[in-house]
Amino acid sequence: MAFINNETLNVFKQKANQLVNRTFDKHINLAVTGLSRSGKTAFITSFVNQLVNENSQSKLDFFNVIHQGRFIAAKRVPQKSLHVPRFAYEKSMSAFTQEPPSWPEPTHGISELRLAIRYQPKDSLLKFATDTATLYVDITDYPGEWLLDLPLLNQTFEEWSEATNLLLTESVRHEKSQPLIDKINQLDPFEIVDEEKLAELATEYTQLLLHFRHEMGLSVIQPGRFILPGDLENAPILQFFPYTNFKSIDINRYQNADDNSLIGMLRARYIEYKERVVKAFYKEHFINFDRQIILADCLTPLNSGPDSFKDLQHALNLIMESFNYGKSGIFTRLFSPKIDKLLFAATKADHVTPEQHEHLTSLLNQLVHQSKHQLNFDEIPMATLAIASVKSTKSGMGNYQGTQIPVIQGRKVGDEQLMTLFPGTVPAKIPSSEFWQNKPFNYVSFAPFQSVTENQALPHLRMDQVLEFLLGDKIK
Ligand SMILES: Nc1nc2c(ncn2[C@@H]2O[C@H](COP(=O)(O)OP(=O)(O)OP(=O)(O)O)[C@@H](O)[C@H]2O)c(=O)[nH]1
Ligand SMILES: [Mg+2]
Repeated sequence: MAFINNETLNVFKQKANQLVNRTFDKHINLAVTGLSRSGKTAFITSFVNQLVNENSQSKLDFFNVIHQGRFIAAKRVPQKSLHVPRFAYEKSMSAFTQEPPSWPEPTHGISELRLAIRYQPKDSLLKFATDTATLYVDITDYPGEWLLDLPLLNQTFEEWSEATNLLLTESVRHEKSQPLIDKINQLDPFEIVDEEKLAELATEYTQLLLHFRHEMGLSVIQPGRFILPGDLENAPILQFFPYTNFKSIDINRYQNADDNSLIGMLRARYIEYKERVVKAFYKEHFINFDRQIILADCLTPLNSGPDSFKDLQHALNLIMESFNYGKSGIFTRLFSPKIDKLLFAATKADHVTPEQHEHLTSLLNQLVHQSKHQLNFDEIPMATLAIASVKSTKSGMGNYQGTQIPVIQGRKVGDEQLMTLFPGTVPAKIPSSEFWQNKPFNYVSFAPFQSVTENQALPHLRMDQVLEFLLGDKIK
């Protein structure tokens, strides 16, 4: 009979452990998106911060692995893709740790971060073989504007130009767009192109898009890369614009137009943009995502008014098309993505009093559901939550004309003064025209409430429910 001494047994156990560990380590690609300023940077920072500081006051009761005492630790580890910029976690955290704390700077383009989460598996068989397992989470932050480009893949330059012309001449965009449309319409589309003139008009079109987004709070921005060019800034591939006078040109002549003519060059760049920018994003990145969270700031458009809100609705419809890959022609043709869970989060919920959160969730749900009707969704489980990645207000009751009403208190961005207010009621459904008549909502942008140290967990609302939905089933 073979004799196994303790040392051999230990080596054997170690080897078995390594083997099983290797087998049971799991991996997930989690994508985070939302239109600009929707709260992506704050969200990822808080997501990571909650996990790496799990033992210091983080409140994650709804995250089962923690609730069941199986969570061991989480840490940041070097990211997988070396060609994608790193998500600047330290820089973002330093905004929250300074005195007084502030919000992180806006970011541009795509970035990545990898987290390793060690935990004790629940499964007894697995537990017998190994004490711990690791879940690697690759988190990608990318602009939601990039998803607004998907419909371009199904449109010719002519179709896109006509659709854009229609959008630009609609009431809300009309006034600002008219001067550029006038300039475009004066051009001879078949003359040999003056590249400098073309670049000038493309810049003007980009300025217009930036104005729509940042000054008017509109959401439908196409092409999405124009306002978030990343490393393509000033590249000719981003120098084109919709031709707004198709109705007055001979279509045969257009079809035969040379690439050196103005219209030919616009068309050639549009086609190149679809190939090298839009398709490339879907093929290089989107195809690898396992799970997606879409952040939506519904409160700013509610505050800005009906046009802005309607535009958010339209943008969400366009964004949803990227998840309609079951039967969609574009996707069957190009590739098959594998996203198996989709979470919609209404961000900045700490801007409203707690009893309004339910309304906020159901409002976002309606926005999403509306487009779900129009699309053929495969069975992707979806959920909707109202969250605050970094809770920046306190809630309580206040006295208003002798009655107790719910209020929030926070520090207004830009001045250090504390404000207490009832910001208004969030409609539980897509608001009707009456809703807009009495300026229903008073949105105040709040600064982070109090600074934390690097090793402290940030205050939040429902980040634990986010974690459970996105990771819970992978960490059993
Ligand atoms: N009160 C509150 N405000 C938030 C929260 N998250 C984000 N904000 C506000 O929203 C702004 C934008 O947040 P970011 O996280 O930078 O948004 P982003 O989507 O990364 O923005 P870009 O990088 O510019 O696309 C912040 O500067 C804050 O003013 C939150 O949880 N609570
Ligand atoms: Mg950002």
